[in-house]
Amino acid sequence: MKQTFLVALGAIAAISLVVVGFTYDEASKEELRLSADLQYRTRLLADSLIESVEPSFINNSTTTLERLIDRFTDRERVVGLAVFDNKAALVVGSEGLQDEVTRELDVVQTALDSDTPTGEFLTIATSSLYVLAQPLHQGQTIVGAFVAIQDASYINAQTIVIWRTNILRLLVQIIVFAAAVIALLWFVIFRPLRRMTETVKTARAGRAVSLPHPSSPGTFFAPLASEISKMTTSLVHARSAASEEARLRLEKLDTPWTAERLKEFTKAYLKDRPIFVVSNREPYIHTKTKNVIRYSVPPSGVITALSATLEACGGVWLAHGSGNADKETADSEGKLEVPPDDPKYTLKRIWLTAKEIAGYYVGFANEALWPLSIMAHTRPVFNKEHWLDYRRVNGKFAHALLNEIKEISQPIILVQDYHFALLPQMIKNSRPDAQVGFFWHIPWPSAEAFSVCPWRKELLEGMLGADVVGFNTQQFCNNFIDTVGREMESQIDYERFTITREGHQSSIKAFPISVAFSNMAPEGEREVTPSAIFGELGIKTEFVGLGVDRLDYAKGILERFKGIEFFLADNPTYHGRFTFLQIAAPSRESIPRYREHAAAVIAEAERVNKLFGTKTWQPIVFEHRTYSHEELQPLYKSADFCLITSLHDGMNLVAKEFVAARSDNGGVLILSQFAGAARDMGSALIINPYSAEETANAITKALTMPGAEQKKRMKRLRGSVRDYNIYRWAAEFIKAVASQG
Ligand code: ADQ
Repeated sequence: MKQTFLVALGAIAAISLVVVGFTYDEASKEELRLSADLQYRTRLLADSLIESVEPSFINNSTTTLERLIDRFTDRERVVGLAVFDNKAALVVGSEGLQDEVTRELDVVQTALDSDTPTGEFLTIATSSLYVLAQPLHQGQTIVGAFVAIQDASYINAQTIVIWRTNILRLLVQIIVFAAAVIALLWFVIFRPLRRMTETVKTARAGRAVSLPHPSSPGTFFAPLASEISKMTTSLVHARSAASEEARLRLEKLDTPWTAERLKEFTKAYLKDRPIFVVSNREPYIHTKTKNVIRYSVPPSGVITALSATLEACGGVWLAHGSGNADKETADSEGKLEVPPDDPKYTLKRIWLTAKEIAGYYVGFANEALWPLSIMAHTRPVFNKEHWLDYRRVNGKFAHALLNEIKEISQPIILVQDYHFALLPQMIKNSRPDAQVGFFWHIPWPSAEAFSVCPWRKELLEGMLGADVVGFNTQQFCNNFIDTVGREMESQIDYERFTITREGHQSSIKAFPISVAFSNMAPEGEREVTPSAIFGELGIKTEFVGLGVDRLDYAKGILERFKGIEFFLADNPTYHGRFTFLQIAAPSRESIPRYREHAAAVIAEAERVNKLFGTKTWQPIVFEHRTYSHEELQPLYKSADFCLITSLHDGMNLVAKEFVAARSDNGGVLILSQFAGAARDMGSALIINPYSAEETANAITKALTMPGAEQKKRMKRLRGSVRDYNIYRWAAEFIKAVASQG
């Protein structure tokens, strides 16, 4: 639309310039014509009167002069007539001829001096006048002057009329022209372009398209439309071929899972029943800075995994709308289609008050449940008010979700993480036909550790409302079953891993979460050179180690830096030749424990840098910001090793992202034994992050590992991530949920 206005504006400016030019010309000519006409008529009047005035003036017959002047003063535009003596002093003048007029008449003196009739246009007071002074003679001698004064204001009035009429015409032209330009651009350019864009978008999203005939004649864009139509046809064919292939592969479970295969699987398995996902964090956050709205993808394992799932099978994702431009970018129900550049599913944002965020999210979820589940020696804080807010917000999400599913029978609902432990039961109570899966992304602690929670029974009851309760590892499932056995009356089947309570059965299963392997290392992508990638960050060393984390105390970044310190102390030959690049995304900054931790990490990096650094080399480069997945890719591909030192982690997707990015089978993964990922990634160098010596030794081993061994280990790691990627995780979880009840 902006372009339409610009085009119309340009054309209007051009037309206006032409009209103004012509009007100026017309008005000037008219002014000239009317002035000449007035001068001519005044001269005629003066000539006709002078024959009578001259004898009366010579005879000193003032009364005759006055009579004569009065008789002619009434004429149409005559303002006044006057007779002056040869010293330019007024002898007789029309009644009402103001003094200021007669005083201003220099023209009389000029006529007397030059002995020729002299005329002049004057503006006296506010009146526009034409004054003609004609000398009076007695014989050869100049005895005085006769003056005729005419009103000239109609000349101005006439030019104003010309301007007004033309400007009015111009306005009408502008309106008609602008409407015509806008309509033309709309019908000839924008509408066909929009249709073409829609067709391509629809085809790209894999929905049915009605394709224009490639040779539909006559339109402005016919040649382009024809090409697009052919391309879209090819895309539709390619897509249906891929879909057919994926459908055939459904039966062969040993082939890798892809987005297409998951899509076909959910279509066949759920028979078009939609999927609803609930999580606290939203997949796209819109923020406004200086009137510019941008979106970002938050750094979160849940988002990484679930985005890939919903992009493949579509559905509705309910999450807290936390961006300052979230309301502006959603409709009145808080909904929008995402990903913003290539919509594939619906995001429904839920609005929370500042008090709800403080109690439910900061307080109960992150100051109580997170440290309760993660064994990293931070004490959980239990506060009644926070608990009540947590319950209230779970109720708010339940209400919104129940509203979304009211028309749908047997909806599939996938509730994510420790923010919504009460939600499964709330949904089941109102909608027993809904099939509910609940996935706890972080570790589940031992029964003893969990027993300190004052609201443990309510939390367990809430979770057991789900048909399937999923964890990242079997160990967490076992801990959960032990906890339920200790805390409440229920029937536990240790063979089938089910818990039955009040007639409802929940299956407790491990689904090791993963990444979209195929998206991480697209074939035929541009090769990256490590020196160029790291050079942009000022890193020039031969060896580079990489850490990528949310800035969370559970990720063991302080312990990691200690390990680096030990490595550098033991290996002076690496001074100036090795850099550790830590990418740390700000996380949960409203919580004091996180702010303290961030400050401690920064201080620790500075301490190590001071200890070993030189003018030209810093051993730790600390990037305190969120990188996009596209920015992380070349770093993963170029690092000599990736170091993961989680003190306790449900899975750790960074480990899998690093492996998935290494299509060259190079690089070494150093992985904490306390990350869920360590279960399936035995070919990594497994360490205890609490031991700085172990970490230092692993770094030495990684930097000196022969290429052949690197390849052998990386191939095995890649095989496991390729085989158990996010699409398989989603398919297995969805299948487990949909087959219950
Ligand atoms: P997280 O604790 O968020 O996830 P993780 O699994 O490592 O941890 O996932 C982090 C995600 O955020 C990754 O996709 C990573 O690329 C991204 N990320 C991290 N740091 C980043 C940075 N600086 N810039 C940009 N992106 C960054 C929780 C559990 C995990 C579990 C996941 C999934 O704590 O144990 O693996 O859920 O279940």
